[in-house]
Amino acid sequence: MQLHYIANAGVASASGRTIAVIDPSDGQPYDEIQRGTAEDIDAAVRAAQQCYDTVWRKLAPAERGRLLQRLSAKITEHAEELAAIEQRDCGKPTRQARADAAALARYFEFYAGACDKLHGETIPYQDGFSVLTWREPHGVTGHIVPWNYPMQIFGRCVGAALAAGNVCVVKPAEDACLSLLRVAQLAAEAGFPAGALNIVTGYGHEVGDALARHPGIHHISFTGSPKVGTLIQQAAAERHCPVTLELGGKSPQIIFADADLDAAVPVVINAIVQNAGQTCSAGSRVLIDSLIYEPLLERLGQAFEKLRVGPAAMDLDVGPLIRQTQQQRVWDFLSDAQVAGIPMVAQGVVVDEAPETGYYQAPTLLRDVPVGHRLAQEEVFGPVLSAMAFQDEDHAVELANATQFGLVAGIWTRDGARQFRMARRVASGQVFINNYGAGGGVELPFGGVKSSGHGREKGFEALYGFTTLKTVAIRHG
Ligand code: TXE
Repeated sequence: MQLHYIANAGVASASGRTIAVIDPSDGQPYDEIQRGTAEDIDAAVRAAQQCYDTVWRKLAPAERGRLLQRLSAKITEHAEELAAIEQRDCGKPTRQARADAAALARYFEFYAGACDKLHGETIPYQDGFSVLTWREPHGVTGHIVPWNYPMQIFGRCVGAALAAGNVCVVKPAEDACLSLLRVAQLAAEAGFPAGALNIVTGYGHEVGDALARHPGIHHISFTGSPKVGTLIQQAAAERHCPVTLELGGKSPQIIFADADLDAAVPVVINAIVQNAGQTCSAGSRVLIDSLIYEPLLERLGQAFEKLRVGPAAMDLDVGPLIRQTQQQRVWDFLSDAQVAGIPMVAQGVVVDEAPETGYYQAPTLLRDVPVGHRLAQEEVFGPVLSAMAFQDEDHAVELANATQFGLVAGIWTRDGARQFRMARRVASGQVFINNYGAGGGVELPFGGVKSSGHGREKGFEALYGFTTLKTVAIRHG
């Protein structure tokens, strides 16, 4: 049985209730987490504030950096263990789980080095004045983390928040908590003072809501659905608490006729099947130049048919979806496609070894998806790729921007001028030319426009969001 982790200790929930942990590969329970309450959140916020006031606030930035670096080293030391936890909890193929553990270590390494490099400015002003700015932490930051990449998303927001001088209260998703509870223990072993990093598990509408509303939380970062993002922003607005929201996307991969298709095809496929399509930046629409629409669809279709889906530990191309409701969500999209007469080009194969009780979905390629259909508008969060043809550059831009989202875009063309034109015209927070994701580097700022959210995580840029700027004007004499 798992406990909350508050002030460097395992703590049972005030509710005395637990939630079963389910293995998505076979749908069977194998552990329990605490079903937290508002009372538990309150205890965590108080522990965090006390740590901030008595220890954390007084640490030299370089000392903070050393703690983060020690945690990074601990994560690396325990990478196989963390990957195994994440694999079972989330249904991730082995190489994905390992990549997530490596990324987590890298986030803490990157932000460790940033602790003592976050500085303000001096501003030239009137005679007799000196004006300077200080970047100050918010204090206690709240983090609501989803289940698709618990370690990576924790790393990018909590790593940056701690580096900027905050202390953290984290609410992981009820479907995937185990790796983060372990990381909190590793942080204690690395020397983190009690209260710097606290984890409270439970349901979103209970503990997530309590966290977003708690007056002792001075900044909220949330990654999840647009629906809950709205609730978080509303809750935060009532007490004017700053928020960072990352709410997913319907990201286009745009392929012009002059593209290097040998390079593009595997990348386009990986961008939708990685993590079974449960990726905020998944390239879920492929917009194809009409000149190459038919031959490219044929190529993509042949590749889709070779994709194999099965239990996480088999380390195939695709693992299971996180839970039954997510599987049902994907089925609903696919049955809507059928009703609308959207043609299916190809599907991958669920292997015979996959238990009936697991949450499997074969990767599916659909073509001629109408721009107004929900398959072209809404996040499926499963391995479903919607193809559409475009006539020219203007049409490509029109289709790319014709959703409420704007997180990521991929553009494939050899024409240098077109690369820049397209990068300017596509509405998204990240644009990748002749690649997709650039290997996910932690250095690259990430976040959306429109309903994909606001604020930036990752890279040095994230540190600014986790600070507030104080202007100090001194009159001499
Ligand atoms: O998300 P939720 P769900 C999208 C994706 C997916 C859909 C639904 O399209 O199919 O959302 O997934 C917490 N107050 N993304 O239902 O509910 C919850 O406990 C405070 C995209 O799992 O938004 C979890 O920790 N918190 C996304 C987190 O919010 C609440 C990743 C996300 O859960 C809450 C996940 C409340 N009232 C889903 N209700 C991405 N951008 O990567 C829930 N939560």
